[in-house]
Amino acid sequence: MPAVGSFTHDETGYDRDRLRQWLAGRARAEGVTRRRLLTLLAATAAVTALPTTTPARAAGPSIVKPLPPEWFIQRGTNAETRWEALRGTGHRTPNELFFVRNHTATPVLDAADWRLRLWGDGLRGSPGEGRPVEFGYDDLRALPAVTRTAFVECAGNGRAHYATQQGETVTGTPWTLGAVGVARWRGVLLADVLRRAGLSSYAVDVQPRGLDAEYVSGGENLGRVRRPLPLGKALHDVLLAYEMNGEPLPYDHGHPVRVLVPSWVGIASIKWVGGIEVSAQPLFSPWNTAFYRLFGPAHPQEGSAPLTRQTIKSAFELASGATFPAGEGRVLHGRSWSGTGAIARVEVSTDGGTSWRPARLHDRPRPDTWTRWSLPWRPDRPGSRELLARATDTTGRTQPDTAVPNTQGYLFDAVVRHPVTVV
Ligand SMILES: Nc1nc2c(c(=O)[nH]1)N[C@H]1C(S)=C(S)[C@@H](COP(=O)(O)O)O[C@H]1N2
Ligand SMILES: [Mo]
Repeated sequence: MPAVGSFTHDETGYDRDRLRQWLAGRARAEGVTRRRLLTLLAATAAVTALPTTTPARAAGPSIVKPLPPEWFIQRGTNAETRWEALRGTGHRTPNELFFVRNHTATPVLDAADWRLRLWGDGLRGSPGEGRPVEFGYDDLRALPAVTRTAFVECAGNGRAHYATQQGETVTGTPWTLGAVGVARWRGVLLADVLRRAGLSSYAVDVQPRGLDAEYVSGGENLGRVRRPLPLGKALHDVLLAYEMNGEPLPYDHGHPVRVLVPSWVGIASIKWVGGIEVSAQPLFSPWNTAFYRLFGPAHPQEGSAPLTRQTIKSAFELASGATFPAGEGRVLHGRSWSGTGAIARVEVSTDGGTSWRPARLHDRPRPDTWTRWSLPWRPDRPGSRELLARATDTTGRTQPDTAVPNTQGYLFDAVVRHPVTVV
């Protein structure tokens, strides 16, 4: 079990202030390691006007928090949580272990300067021109607070298994199963903020956008990361979250405020939210047209409807290729979750899918979060094995043997074959 380090907020805050002084020519870089400075430079590139001659600008990590290799697999601008690092951590993912999916880089923002601007023809105001409304961090803090335990999971979580298990070629970050985490989020209901902003009865869509840098893909600038959300969902259970597991939202997870859309694909939960367009017409962005739809032979020409709920998955709290001594009794641990309902049951196979046994559930199954489970196992003789876990949710949805492929490798839901070695 990994020792989970203490929260780095204060240290990062200190470094950020140092960086600002340094950029303003008011401090020298001594006292801040070069590596730290590069991290911060990359992280602040979006919000700080740096001279283009600054050599550190192009390079450097896009994530602020430490990414020890025993906890994370680095994938470009992103970091995947290692499932073996979750063993013994409790129901929620510690903030330090939570995966990070960044289109560009974490901007280091100050809650004191932060503003949320709402605008659009879905707000009451003079006809045709919605009156913009602004909220500061303290305004949000003064509204009634709500808490909710929910996963954030990338739509592409499990994508690598389209290739490794099904021989399909798909595009995108080759996540295994670690692009998911569960946290207890605290914030305000988006519904409260929308009502206070003067929501009109004509509004149909809201579109939150991030304060991180504009996203350039294939030489095209797609603008700020943003994705429309239908009003029905926005008013139902969406949070503007400012706390994660009892701590101020960490920089990498959207500090000071992010959107949290329970049970939906991760892209809906816009980090570093700075603006929300409220519209009387349906809205479109690359994130609900070109991305986050299903394309391919099994899907309509123009793609499926924009993705909403996550699918169903299971994972073992084990490294790929973990070893087990023959003849010794062990307990296998894992977690299952679904975007469509609570987990009703989990079956595990230790013989490559020939026979299945019911796992013992350790949490009262609830929607929007995962359920931990375990199963005793005494491997008999040495050799390679595949461990399989198959969950069923309260709507009757069960993980299939094969996932229906799509070109961008979203919503992998098939039972994953987890290789282990008995020695
Ligand atoms: N502003 C902004 N919001 C964002 C993203 C981003 O790059 N920029 N990535 C999205 C995606 S694709 C996912 S899966 C989740 C990941 O949240 P996390 O990094 O807190 O785990 O954030 C979403 N919100
Ligand atoms: Mo994502």
